Amino acid sequence: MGKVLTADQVAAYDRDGFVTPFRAVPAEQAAGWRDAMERTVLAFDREHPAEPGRRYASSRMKPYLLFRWAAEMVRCPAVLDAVEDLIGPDILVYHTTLWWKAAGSPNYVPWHQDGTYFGLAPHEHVTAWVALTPSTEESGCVTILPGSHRAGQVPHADRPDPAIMLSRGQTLAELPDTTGAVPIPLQPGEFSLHHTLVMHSSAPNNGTEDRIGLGISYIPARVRHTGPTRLSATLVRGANTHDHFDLERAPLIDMDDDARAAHADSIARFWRASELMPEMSLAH
Ligand SMILES: O=C(O)CCC(=O)C(=O)O
Repeated sequence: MGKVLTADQVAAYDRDGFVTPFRAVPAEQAAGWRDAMERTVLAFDREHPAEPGRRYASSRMKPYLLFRWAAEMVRCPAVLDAVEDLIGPDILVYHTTLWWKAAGSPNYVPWHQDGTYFGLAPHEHVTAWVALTPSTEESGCVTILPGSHRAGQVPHADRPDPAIMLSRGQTLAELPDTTGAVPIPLQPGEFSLHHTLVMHSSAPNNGTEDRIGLGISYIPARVRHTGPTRLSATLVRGANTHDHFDLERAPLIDMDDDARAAHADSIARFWRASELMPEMSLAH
């Protein structure tokens, strides 16, 4: 018997490659995370303006190493209970991306599989997408092609387009038939879970409110990085049974020197790893 998911929900995840929606925290707590997120991320970004095409330690990547609100989010007990039902009790955070799609923004995420860019084996990683604002069809919520994870890893290619939110515009080399695609709307404080190989995308934000969520990549401790670089990850539940990663520490103070150093080190390792693995060279 699982902690949160019913046997039917676990079977649906195995069959469809996703399961949704679940509640992580009450809407008021999500609003608090959102306020803290906007304050801290904007402050950090003022100091580190994005330079298109340059790989740097962006606050959109692994924000849980910089900011306490994100450190709390990746350790949210309700999310971990659900993840544990899918991958077992020894859980690490391998990566996270803050997906902030401004109101009216043409930005979108093309069809892709997360597994392509992470260099992990076996393919057991699960992404929890935790909503900080309403995420609706109008505002460009994540859309999933059910069962597409069963195709295994398929080839991806660069598609240079400044509106694409993935760093190099990476997308499936051959677009799938998306007839059966399912939008995954969420309210603040809710989350969905999707498999690392399930094909998914998101459309531009045609709404009047920003659409913001944190995509947290959880792996069981038995999963390893297949390249030669020693990467870091955060143990959030159970034990680091296989020692495949150096363990990261949570920030004690937002953006202090220790947090910045840990974040910069982790992102630098990730970029180094991506230079050495063809499929990761397109990493998001
Ligand atoms: O938030 C989005 O629009 C895309 C999310 C995504 O691709 C992911 O979480 O893997």
